[in-house]
Amino acid sequence: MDSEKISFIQKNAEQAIAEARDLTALEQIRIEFLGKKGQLTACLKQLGNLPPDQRPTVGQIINNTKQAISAQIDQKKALLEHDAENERIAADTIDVTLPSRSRHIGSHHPVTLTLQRIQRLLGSAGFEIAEGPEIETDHYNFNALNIPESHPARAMHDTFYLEDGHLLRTHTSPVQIHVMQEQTPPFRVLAPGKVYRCDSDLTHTPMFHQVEGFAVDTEISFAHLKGLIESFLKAFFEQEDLPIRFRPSYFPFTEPSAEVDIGCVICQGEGCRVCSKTGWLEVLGCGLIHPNVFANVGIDDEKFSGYAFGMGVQRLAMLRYQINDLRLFFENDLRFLNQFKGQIH
Ligand code: 2NL
Repeated sequence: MDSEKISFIQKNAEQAIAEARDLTALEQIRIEFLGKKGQLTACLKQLGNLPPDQRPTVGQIINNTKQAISAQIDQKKALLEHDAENERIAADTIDVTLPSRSRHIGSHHPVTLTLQRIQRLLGSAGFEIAEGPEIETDHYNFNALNIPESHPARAMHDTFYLEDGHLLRTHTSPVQIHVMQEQTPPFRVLAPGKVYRCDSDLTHTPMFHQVEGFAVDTEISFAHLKGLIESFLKAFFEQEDLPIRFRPSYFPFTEPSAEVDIGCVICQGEGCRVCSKTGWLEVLGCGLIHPNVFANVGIDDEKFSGYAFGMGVQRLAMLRYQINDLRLFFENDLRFLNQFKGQIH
């Protein structure tokens, strides 16, 4: 063991350090040359074999070499760490010019779109929106509306009764009774909302949406009702020459009463399955508010008169969007719902 051997070890170490490609390789080199079982440690252990007068000098050389190699390893280590950091940064780079991942954008339900459309059109005609509870009493849902005990709509099979004697409203008319009782005319009010009937088949669902409207003022006549309904339907179906007819009908809460038909929007009056070959579609019911209803809410029918109307939202939605099956409204099939993407009322 002499200085030549030590400088040979040093050269090997320097070469290995220069060739090290990563931190693991470098650590191997440190162990190989400087570790407990490393080459230079072995040299130190052999110092004892030398003549005593040479030991300090050679020992000094070995220590200097260890320090030199250690310094070189540290230097290389810093270099490799820097490279590794750069590689990480390069791999992490975000390309801000890439298009973003597509988001699932929802759509409004056709019942919502139709409800909003009705509210917008009648809202612009001066109607204000009123809401009320879905759980009601016999009085507000029936009695006040001149629906006698014996009326078929009262039968258990039509109305959901709760155990405590309350019921789920079968129409939104109770909202209007509340308004008429609590405020003083004139009124122009729209009552949209969910209603419930114990009925379920291809053309009926136990819950459905309805919009009712009413106006009370001095000197309201059937002509006002007719004018309003005609302009509303023409605007709703976007057809200025839409055929419209009023047929005499019966509701307990209006007198006279009428049902309103429009020319079939599917076959333009030719006759098809949707209009049962009649060329006409029934779209709403209406009439002048019955004197008994006014009496029940304490409005003087000598001074005031009023009209009222009601329509089914699902029905209007089916006609506007040509939806041929009621079940589509409740299944939430995305293939159906996605067709209304981007639609507004
Ligand atoms: C229909 C027919 C109608 C009314 C609703 C009403 C409400 C009050 C007083 C008088 Cl508080 N009338 N509502 C009047 C006529 C017809 O609905 O076919 N609905 C789906």
